[in-house]
Amino acid sequence: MLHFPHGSMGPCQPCTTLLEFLSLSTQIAKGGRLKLKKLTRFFSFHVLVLALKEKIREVGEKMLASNGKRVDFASALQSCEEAGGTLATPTNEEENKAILSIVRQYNQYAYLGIKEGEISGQFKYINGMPLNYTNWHQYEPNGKGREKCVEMYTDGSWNDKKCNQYRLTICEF
Ligand SMILES: [Ca+2]
Repeated sequence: MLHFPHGSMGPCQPCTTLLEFLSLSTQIAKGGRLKLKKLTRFFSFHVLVLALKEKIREVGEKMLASNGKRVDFASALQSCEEAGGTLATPTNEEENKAILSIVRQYNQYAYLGIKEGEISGQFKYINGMPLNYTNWHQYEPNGKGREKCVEMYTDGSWNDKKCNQYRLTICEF
């Protein structure tokens, strides 16, 4: 979870990393000469929320965001972790719909935080826990151990896919 400062003026390290992830720092800085660290120190909580509002979706306890970039699975996961989150992982229909809305916004398939385990056809969350919700496309997963990552199609259904494809990065926080 992100933690914004309760006061309006405090330094906000998680905000900084998220702003950098979203490439918002340069957009905000365009209006002035202040560097990002100064901006996050002096910008009010409300200004940050306004800047992030169109880039972030809330679903339950989670916040979802994309940087709009298409990279392989390992790079997508790394950029989410560097921003203080992990890859978006739908654990119920509501979360799946929220992730789908970002997939549709960018019109790009996205990697999910799900990988195939040692046993072929057995997919798990990237923290190793078994899946408690799935939304496989018809006849998927069909990789038989050769497609260890999972992508979301633009209809919200899932496909097992090789991990070296370039897919949209969507993170959860
Ligand atoms: Ca497949």
